[in-house]
Amino acid sequence: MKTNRTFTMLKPDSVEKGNIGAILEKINASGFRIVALKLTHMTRRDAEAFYAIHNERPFFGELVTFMTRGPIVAAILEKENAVEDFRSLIGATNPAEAAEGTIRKLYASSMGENAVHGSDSDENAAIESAFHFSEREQF
Ligand code: 3AN
Repeated sequence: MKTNRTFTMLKPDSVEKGNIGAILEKINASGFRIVALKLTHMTRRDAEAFYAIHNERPFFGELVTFMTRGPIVAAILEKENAVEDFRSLIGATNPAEAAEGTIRKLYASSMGENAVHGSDSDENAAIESAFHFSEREQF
């Protein structure tokens, strides 16, 4: 995994609202190259494993239920300084606090249903990418 890559998921709320195209457009327009992409539906076991780091948090059950209620779009993105720049592009976890023009400001409705995931470190980007994509699916 190169350090100029990050991992994202367009969460079930984005897919349900028909926002896949608009969000991918914004990601591309912001200088990220899509190097892996798929529409997939996480099982409860998948979501519990993916978010294992949060399993003691009070919102864990809600998070797993939300992330498994419909399909998501998983993607790996490439750009210099990808992790940090993508976190800036998506905005704060709480959309009410997200900066103007960020993906969460534009498309998220609440702290739980916040449109997109973005890795918080190069290490987690590698782990999360490998969770969803084989080597053969990364370009
Ligand atoms: P971020 O996605 O901005 O890195 P984290 O890592 O703190 O935020 O939380 C992971 C996910 O857990 C968030 N994307 C959000 O969907 C959910 N989450 C975080 N805090 C809350 C909360 N207070 N209530 C409900 N869901 C939450």
